[in-house]
Amino acid sequence: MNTQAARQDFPILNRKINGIPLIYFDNAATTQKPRQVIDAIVDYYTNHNGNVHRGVHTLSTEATDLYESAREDTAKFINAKSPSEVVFVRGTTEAINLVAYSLGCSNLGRGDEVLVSLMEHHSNIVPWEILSKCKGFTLKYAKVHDDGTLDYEDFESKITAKTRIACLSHVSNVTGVINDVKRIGKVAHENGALMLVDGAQSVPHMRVDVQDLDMDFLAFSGHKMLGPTGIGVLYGKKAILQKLSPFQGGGEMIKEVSYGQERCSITWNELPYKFEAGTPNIAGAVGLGAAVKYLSDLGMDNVFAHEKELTKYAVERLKECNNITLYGPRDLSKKCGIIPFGLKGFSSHETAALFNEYGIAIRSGYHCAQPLHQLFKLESSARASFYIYNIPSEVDRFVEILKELEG
Ligand code: 7TS
Repeated sequence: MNTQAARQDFPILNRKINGIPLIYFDNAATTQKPRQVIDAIVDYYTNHNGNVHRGVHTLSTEATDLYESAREDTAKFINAKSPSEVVFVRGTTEAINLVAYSLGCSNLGRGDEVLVSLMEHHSNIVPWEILSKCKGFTLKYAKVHDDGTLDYEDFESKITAKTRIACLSHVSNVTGVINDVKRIGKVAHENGALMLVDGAQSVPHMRVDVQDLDMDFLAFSGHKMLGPTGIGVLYGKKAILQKLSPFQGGGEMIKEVSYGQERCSITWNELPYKFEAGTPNIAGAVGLGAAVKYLSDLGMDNVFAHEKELTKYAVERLKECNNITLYGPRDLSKKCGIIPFGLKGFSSHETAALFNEYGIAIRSGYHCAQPLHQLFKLESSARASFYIYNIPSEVDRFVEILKELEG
């Protein structure tokens, strides 16, 4: 992968922060956008803007074609059998809420169990907590080892005949730990349960093949993979989506609404429109389509290899610094390009503010994963996370600053 050439595609990398060229290490929060994505959005609004699926005029037809071809490209990107298995949503959060509410409303009740892990982002915990209180099902939490890796035995032992759905992040947004979701999915299926994978931190960074991994549901966000905010995907197996009730009601998602005997009877639209109520984020989908094309051209195996190499380099170089503690597993084969750490004498927010003085963007806080921080006995952590445009010289600068602080 030609990283230097790729960097030229990102106008924001010319930004200076406090008079210093930006080093962007906050990619797990959101990624920067290449010219190709920005141009696709500008072109959409400049030349093709119309509402989708409802007009016969040229602009509406063009908007529909662009929207649907973004869906086709996204379906190919994750190797879905059909574009109808790709539902456009606002992001990972909405995708998980869609599954929780749709399933919760009609399929979950007393005696049923839902299983999540303690390493989940709040978006894969809170909707299940809300629904379990409304519907009376039991929510169970699978353990995580002290190094942030999943306790597979615990997770698997908690999948029972009562489990309706097991939910797990593919990659932790705090530690970068990669979970064997295929293994967990197999156990879930053997017990008649569904499996939801939170792919917010995996789909942008590695090849994710929903058929090979036999995924029932996969949720991910466009903005974490070079695309715009406000667009994301819920992938679902066709047979499962067909049985699921809609999440939101409105235009687009119905086939027919007919009034009689003082009520309206409603039939649902076909997939994926049954789950896309109202005017969708058309420009967002177009931008996501351009992002998917950009990543496909780079090759996801190259993207993954680049980040792995950079992480290895960073962890190696960080051994030279005595003032930081790295959290998460020592074994780098278990994780990808996210490095959580603590800086001696500084809170995580102070650490991020300090690096910002040097033009380096990192994240601080508990990264919407408080239970995992509780387990680590931490209030919060600082986090550097890499993407395709990050290079070793940026890591060198990061290490140099840490050494200066050591004095
Ligand atoms: N799941 C995981 C694993 C995430 O990392 C995030 C966002 C979400 C779900 C929610 O995604 P959204 O696009 O719907 O907001 N994670 C982070 C983060 O680590 N720092 O900022 C956002």
